[in-house]
Amino acid sequence: MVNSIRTTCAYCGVGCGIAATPTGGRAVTIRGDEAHPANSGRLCSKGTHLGETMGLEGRLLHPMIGDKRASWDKALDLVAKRFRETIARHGPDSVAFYVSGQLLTEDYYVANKLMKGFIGSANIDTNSRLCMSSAVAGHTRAFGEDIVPASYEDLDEADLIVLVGSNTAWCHPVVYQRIQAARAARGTKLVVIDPRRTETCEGADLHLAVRPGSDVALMNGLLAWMDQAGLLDTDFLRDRVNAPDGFWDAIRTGHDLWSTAKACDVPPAALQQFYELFAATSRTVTLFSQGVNQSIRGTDQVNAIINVHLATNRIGKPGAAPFSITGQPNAMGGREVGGLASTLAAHMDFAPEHVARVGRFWSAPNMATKPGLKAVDLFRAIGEGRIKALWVMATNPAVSLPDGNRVREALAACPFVVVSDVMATTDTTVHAHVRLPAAAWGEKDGTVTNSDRTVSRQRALLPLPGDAKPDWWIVTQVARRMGWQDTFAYDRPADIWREHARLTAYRNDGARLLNLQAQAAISNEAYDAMTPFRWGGTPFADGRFSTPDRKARLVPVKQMDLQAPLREWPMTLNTGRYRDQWHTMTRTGLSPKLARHREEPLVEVHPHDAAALGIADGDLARLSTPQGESLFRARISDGQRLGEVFTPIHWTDQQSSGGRTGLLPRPLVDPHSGQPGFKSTPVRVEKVVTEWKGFLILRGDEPARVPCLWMTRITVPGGALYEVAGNGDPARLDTCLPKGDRIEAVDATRGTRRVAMIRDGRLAGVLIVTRTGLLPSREWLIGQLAVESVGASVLAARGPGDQPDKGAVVCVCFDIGLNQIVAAIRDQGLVDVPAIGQAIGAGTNCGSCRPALANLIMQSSQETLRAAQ
Ligand SMILES: Nc1nc2c(c(=O)[nH]1)N[C@H]1C(S)=C(S)[C@@H](COP(=O)(O)OP(=O)(O)OC[C@H]3O[C@@H](n4cnc5c(=O)[nH]c(N)nc54)[C@H](O)[C@@H]3O)O[C@H]1N2
Ligand SMILES: Nc1nc2c(c(=O)[nH]1)N[C@H]1C(S)=C(S)[C@@H](COP(=O)(O)OP(=O)(O)OC[C@H]3O[C@@H](n4cnc5c(=O)[nH]c(N)nc54)[C@H](O)[C@@H]3O)O[C@H]1N2
Ligand code: SF4
Ligand SMILES: [Mo]
Repeated sequence: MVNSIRTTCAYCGVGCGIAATPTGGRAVTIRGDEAHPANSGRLCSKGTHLGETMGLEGRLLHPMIGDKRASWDKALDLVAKRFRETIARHGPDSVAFYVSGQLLTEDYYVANKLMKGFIGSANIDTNSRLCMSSAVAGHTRAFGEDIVPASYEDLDEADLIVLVGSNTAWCHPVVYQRIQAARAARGTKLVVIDPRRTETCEGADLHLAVRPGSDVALMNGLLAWMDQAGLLDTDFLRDRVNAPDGFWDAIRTGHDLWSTAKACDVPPAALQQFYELFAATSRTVTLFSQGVNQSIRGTDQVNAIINVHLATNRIGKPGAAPFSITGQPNAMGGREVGGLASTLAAHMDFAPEHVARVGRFWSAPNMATKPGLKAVDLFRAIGEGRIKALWVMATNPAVSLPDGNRVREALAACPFVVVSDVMATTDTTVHAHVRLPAAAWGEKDGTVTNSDRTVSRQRALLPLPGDAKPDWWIVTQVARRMGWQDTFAYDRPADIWREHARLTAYRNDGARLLNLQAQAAISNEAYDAMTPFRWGGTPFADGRFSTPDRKARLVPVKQMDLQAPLREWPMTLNTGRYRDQWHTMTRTGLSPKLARHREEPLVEVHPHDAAALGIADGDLARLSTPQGESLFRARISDGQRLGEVFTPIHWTDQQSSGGRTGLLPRPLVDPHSGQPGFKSTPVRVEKVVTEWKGFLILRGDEPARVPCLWMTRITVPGGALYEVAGNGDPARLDTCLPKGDRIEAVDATRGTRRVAMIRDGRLAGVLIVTRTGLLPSREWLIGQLAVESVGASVLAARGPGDQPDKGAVVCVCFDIGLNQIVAAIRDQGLVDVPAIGQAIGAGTNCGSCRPALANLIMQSSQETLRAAQ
């Protein structure tokens, strides 16, 4: 590829390779890197549309002290001084860093070194605490080290893939495509275990819609089944695995098929089908993510899965592994450098010999000797005034931590808050005393490690804008100003990489599988030219684990009693992700295309619950928990279990007046890992009545404050679209309209008002609200933003129904909406996904929408069947 630069995707832990070509200005062409082992050229919808997010809208381009622009010198001096003073007065544990799996390994390494070796506290935790800390704890309990004993090739070679608590089709789409390819190539069976029927279930051989939080029962039942069928590997268990006393007695009691089916609330016949499939298939990969980890029993759930793999010896061989898939692009790299408050660098922990070893290696004056506060406790300590200076890097805790309103109160009360971010205004940066402009994806250089331990380079494609600097530079500058000039005197990421590699090998007598000795002396040129490589080989292939006696451990885990519904909060809230948005939307929110898949934050409700609550599709609904309340747009979905609702995690104050999921969950955590139980919160759902609804389209990217009950904003080509709803006189929304020549049309019988503002012949803004009428096509009006000269007819030309809306965009690559696909299936008699592709193109580029297309085909054939009956 001429002039293309090989790098790694900004988003998920699949870690797809990208071949990017800068084409002038901030423009970059994005293609999948065929040579990258994680994706062989494939990219999902988010990766494909990275080029749309490279602009400088909303970027933080200069250090800011309060609202004033400052020089780097001034800002860095202030940060160093305030941290030094706070430590001098209140001790090292009065300060904290809260960092992220979106930092590069080199950034992460220096932040961790500064806090744990030099400041002398382990109060550095990361958003990975919210993400896979239960997997870390589970691995460590079972294997003696945090090792993910799987690779993507295992998916190619498996005969059965079990997805537990993972919406792979949306969250790890390229892995999902790989699974589909294995199904096509070797008939691999697919089982999905998830309370919701997600698009991941499309085409699965079996979906078990389990009761939330019942995964231990499910896995213990499976272990009991395998035991009873005589299918355990007794030699392996005898030679390579330790089971504590009473382990097997506990498994052999109360885990029969019927009790298990009852505990999991699934039909016994379906459960039996799963168990039989598992029994018959030794090449099994059990891939799991947040449905397992994000629970107050997450670590036990992880070990329940690993127990089954150990007892059946489905580990350390091709196509057989428990596979905890990581979420963020460098979640795994963070684990390698010990970014969690409970770990030390290079897969070591706070055992005295580890502390001494790392201390010697770093020549550290103030080694932390005990674990620091984990994320939820850390923010509680901030709220209680025990932590007085906080530095947040590459994460948005005001949105992503549980009990978000308390988190905001804590941030507001903290005497000194520093935030390094790429965006000027986020729900977290609004609380910062100092904001530091970080280099963004496409500007920074370093390494990341993906879900299967493959290390890849991220490379700069564009020059640094404004005063932005890479995170490693910012951290080391502060460290130097705190008095540690020599130990933080790195000139480039490669210097840090070599030191990290040396530490992984330092006095590593084979006790730790993580050993990057071969990287310890690479040249700067070799670092620049680095091609992806996986460390650790096939872990545990020799049956030797990282425990002192080299044996793995079965961990006794018991299904906890599940809470009965509470009178005041009778339903259960499950939370998670949308296909085309990433976390708090600071990057994906910039892309007009990605915005169209789900334009608003929805609460998905089972039809029977909706009927009982008097909620119709499209109504507004209020969700309340003891922690707070927020509004969502209701979507009736029979993919939900009765009594359970689902909301997305993405929306923030920057995009909407409601839709804030993070303030709802309880700050309850798993006792081993400290990971919050995001997936299961008692909640009350109520219908909210509004007198009018409508939308507003504004040219430009300056966000407007819209004074009404419900407002959500998405980026569209040339401007923004706001969906609005509320009560009282909607005329107050006129304040949001820009200046210009005003045209207005009123239909008093339906209570419809249309106002357009025209400036220099171009549409500057349009507001349409109605009490009882229909709303015209947003699509057509958005298109008018691009028209050179619009006339007064802009309001009159298109009435309701003139232009059938294409519906929510399913295929973002070709901008094809739900209604268009349904029409094509119906009118052209399309029977499968390739036929849709041939007819209208949908699904033929990135492939992220193929599960949705399959679902539409299925629905249409069911309707045809019903019609024929
Ligand atoms: N599009 C997109 N992709 C992403 C991200 C993103 O923001 N957007 N974020 C990335 C990150 S950081 C992460 S961590 C991953 C997360 O990836 P996933 O874990 O796949 O995503 P989630 O939607 O959080 O949750 C997965 C599923 O767990 C199910 N679940 C809930 N409770 C239970 C339970 O008790 N048992 C079982 N078995 N299942 C349950 C939910 O219904 C949900 O469908 O995605 C990564 N990829
Ligand atoms: N209810 C509920 N809550 C959840 C979850 C859930 O399933 N349910 N999932 C949890 C999980 S798994 C995760 S991983 C978290 C994610 O939650 P967060 O980490 O809070 O989400 P992001 O939006 O990714 O935040 C990243 C921030 O870093 C900035 N940024 C991007 N690149 C850089 C960079 O290179 N340097 C710096 N300094 N800043 C940068 C972005 O602009 C953004 O503000 O959410 C957690 N919260
Ligand atoms: S699956 Fe999609 S989001 Fe994840 S790394 Fe690949 S292209 Fe990026
Ligand atoms: Mo995550």
